[in-house]
Amino acid sequence: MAELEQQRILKTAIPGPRSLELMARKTDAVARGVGTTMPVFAVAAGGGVVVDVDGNSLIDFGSGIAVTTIGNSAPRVVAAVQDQVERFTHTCFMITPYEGYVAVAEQLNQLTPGDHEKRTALFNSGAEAVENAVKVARTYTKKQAVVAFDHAYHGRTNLAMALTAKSMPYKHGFGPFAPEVYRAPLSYPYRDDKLIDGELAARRATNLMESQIGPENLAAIIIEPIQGEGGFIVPADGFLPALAEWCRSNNVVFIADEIQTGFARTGAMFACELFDVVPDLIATAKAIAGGLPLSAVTGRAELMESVHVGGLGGTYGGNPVACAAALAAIETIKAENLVTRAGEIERIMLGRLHRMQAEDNRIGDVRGRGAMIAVELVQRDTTDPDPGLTAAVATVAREKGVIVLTCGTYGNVLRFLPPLSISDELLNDGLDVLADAFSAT
Ligand code: PLZ
Repeated sequence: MAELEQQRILKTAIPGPRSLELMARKTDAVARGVGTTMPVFAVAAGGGVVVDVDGNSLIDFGSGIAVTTIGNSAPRVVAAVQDQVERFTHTCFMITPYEGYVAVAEQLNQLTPGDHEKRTALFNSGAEAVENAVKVARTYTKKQAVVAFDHAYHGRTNLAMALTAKSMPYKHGFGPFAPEVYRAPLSYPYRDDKLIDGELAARRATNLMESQIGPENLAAIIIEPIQGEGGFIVPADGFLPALAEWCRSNNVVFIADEIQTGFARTGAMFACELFDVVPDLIATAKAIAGGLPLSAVTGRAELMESVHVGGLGGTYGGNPVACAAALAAIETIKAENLVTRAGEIERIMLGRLHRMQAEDNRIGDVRGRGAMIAVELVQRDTTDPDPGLTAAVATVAREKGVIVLTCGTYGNVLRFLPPLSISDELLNDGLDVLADAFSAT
């Protein structure tokens, strides 16, 4: 396909007439529970743009929620997928295996933090990886309780939903939830008492675990090293290492959910590296396969091997087309130095957002790492969340042709997840639109 012009181009109002027609069909055909952030229908995407059915070219600050980190339809992924699709599309790895799955496992064992011996199992979605990581931790420790944190997001299946913190829209009305799930306080530097440093915040959490659960009952803690849906919350220094140390001393499995943070997104291959933490198990998905559905659990060999033969799997887990895409995506990250590119994007975005903050005290906090950056919006001269302002700024930016997402427990965080293939020009144009949106609201 011809290269897409790397420019923001508005040919109609957003949404345009064709998107409106398709939205009407969507409303009549698709369950309304499946929401829409931006009501334009895509026909092509690549580099840093998404092109819609009306010919508008939109700046992509979402990457399909941190999935197309290497760019949409990245050339190596397209070639690898085409080649694999022509050879075979499925055999089921549990029936007759194929090399691609093994090669992805080898790559993940090598690339994830820690030089201990590892094993990997592949699945389809992030939620499925989370569920399986917990299964492994329970089998290995012969314990049941699991701790997740305030503001956590781990998915929409029953156990993953129980681990997720926010009720509306993820849990509301969907109980009963999986038992033996407990919640501990996070380190949230912007909202914590300033006296609470990372280690104290960790002690606040481990005290709760000791008194309310007891380490002899606790199989695992699961944590996003930088929280995604919960608000792009970067914990204070020392928080994650202290938690990991407590887990080590108490035979509790430390599970890192790197589903949103993984694969170069944060300026490291995995965000745990930024905090010098080596997890026992790591759940990955999203950017792993350049847009194809794939997820993984990678971890210490003795943990992963504790599960009986046949205890892990699924019809599609590690589908050969998704595995071919994953190998090509990983190769792209390495060949194009995308870890370094994420660091460059961080510098551009943080610089400009800090300048916007200096002029507008409704921008309470600017934070993030790599190409995972956010602003938390508050009522003027307070730290009270302002979800209305957040929605209004996002709407203006979208009408001007920038795909921006919101997040946060209080709905007051604008988050930016551009593909690492975005040009500096597009990035800056998107930030100009954002600055204008703040002035206009
Ligand atoms: N863990 C850290 O970010 C998915 C959810 C979007 P699945 N985040 C996007 C939505 O509203 O459904 C996510 C995540 C973290 C787990 C998951 C779940 O991954 O592939 O969506 O199941």
